[in-house]
Amino acid sequence: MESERVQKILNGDVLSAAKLIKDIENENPGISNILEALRSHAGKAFTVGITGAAGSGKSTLLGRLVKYFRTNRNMTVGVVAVDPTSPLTGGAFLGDRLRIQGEDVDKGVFIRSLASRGWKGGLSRTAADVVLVMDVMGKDIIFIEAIGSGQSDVDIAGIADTCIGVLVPGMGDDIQLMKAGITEVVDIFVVNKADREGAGSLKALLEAVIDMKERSPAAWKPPVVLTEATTGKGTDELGEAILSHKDYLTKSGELEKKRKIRNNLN
Ligand SMILES: Nc1nc2c(ncn2[C@@H]2O[C@H](COP(=O)(O)OP(=O)(O)OP(=O)(O)O)[C@@H](O)[C@H]2O)c(=O)[nH]1
Ligand SMILES: [Mg+2]
Repeated sequence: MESERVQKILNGDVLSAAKLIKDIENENPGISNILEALRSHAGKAFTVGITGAAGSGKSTLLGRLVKYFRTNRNMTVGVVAVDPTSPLTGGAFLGDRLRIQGEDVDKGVFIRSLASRGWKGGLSRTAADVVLVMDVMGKDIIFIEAIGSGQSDVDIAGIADTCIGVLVPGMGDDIQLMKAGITEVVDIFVVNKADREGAGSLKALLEAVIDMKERSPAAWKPPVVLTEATTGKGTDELGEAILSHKDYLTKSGELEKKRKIRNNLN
């Protein structure tokens, strides 16, 4: 019975995966054997965390990125939207939007939203298990959307190979930014809503903050990408930045290190 469930998920069966994810969300203790069995098949997917203030455009941006990786890169995609308050504005919303954007249900995309309210185990635990499910289903790249609130930034960094921080002009993000944390965990900065005033100066400020950090010439230096998620402007550049970071992680051996840390988290 258990091995049957495991096999179905390994075959990419959406219904079995959805059921297991529901059990993960409900913290059903009966599934620990299944997760254990799946773990030995994990580690093929590349994972990308997207954090930023509420309303900064994370979901809209994700819609664009999903299309980029499906269409331009022919990769299969998983999306985990972590919504601390309303389960309605997460993945379901994003799924609708993707469909509105002109595609019928695409079998290469698997989207789940998680309501994090009440989790005992916390974001990292639950999201990591859901990412595991999508990984063994065979998704090439998995995105995790979460509102950036200090703690969850750090949580996301524990799960994601690449961490994207989304900022927008005129939201006081520049002040937030000065608080140490963010530049430590973010690999790629996005200034979204670049159609608004102040995008250029926020980008310049970010670049100055990034330059303040001492790093060896071989180390990764976070790029700052301007995007307009509503029109799609900047999506290709962001997609390419993600793939450059993936390349960097692979060649430097850091990807392997991150994987070890993630496995310990599990
Ligand atoms: N002007 C402008 N509006 C944008 C842009 N990107 C997103 N928006 C709008 O910003 C609002 C919030 O977008 P979402 O994608 O839902 O933002 P989010 O960060 O996912 O929000 P939460 O999940 O609630 O934290 C929507 O009305 C979008 O249409 C942009 O580039 N320019
Ligand atoms: Mg959202």
